[in-house]
Amino acid sequence: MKAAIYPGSFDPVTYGHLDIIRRAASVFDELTVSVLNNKVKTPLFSVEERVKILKEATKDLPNVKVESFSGLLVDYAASKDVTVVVRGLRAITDFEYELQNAQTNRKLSGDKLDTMFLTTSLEYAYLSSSSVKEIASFNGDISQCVPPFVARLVYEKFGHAR
Ligand code: COD
Repeated sequence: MKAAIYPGSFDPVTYGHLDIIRRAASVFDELTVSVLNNKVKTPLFSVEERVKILKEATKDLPNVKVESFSGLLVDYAASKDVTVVVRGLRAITDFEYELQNAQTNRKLSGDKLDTMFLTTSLEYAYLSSSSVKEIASFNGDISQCVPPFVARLVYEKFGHAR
């Protein structure tokens, strides 16, 4: 069985992430979407909220699991006996960051952990969790960016009733 991990912050999950999840789930037998429990950053949604949201958003994909992790990605992947990480690429700016992370993870894992990239679908190339939060904070329209139930939760966080 070929398994992979799709790690990220997902604060919040966007249609861009969901597109990568759907496509990776059609390539691998099992895909675990892994939400980083990062104590340093202050996210909009708690890690428990992000896991719950992702579970709801991927409930139609039977080979997708959602969980959280903390610490190094290489240690988490080794604990699950998984050797492939999936990441999404939007633009050249993503590439530099992703290349460095992929090479670091490969080195740290003793050449065991590989990263595979899926390029963004063009309609989602502009999307990022940060822009979703910024638009929503000004009560702007995020309906093209996230599923309706996620949009409601994001607006709620910013105190906007919709
Ligand atoms: N279209 C396609 N892909 C997209 C889109 C889009 N519109 N938006 C985002 N993505 C991709 C991103 O490129 C990324 O691949 C993935 O979706 C997740 O994105 P984010 O922003 O939610 O997640 P990140 O980048 O914050 O996640 C970073 C990690 C959690 C993976 C990283 O910090 C990590 O592994 N931390 C653990 C500590 C560790 O091991 N550090 C050493 C690594 S060098």
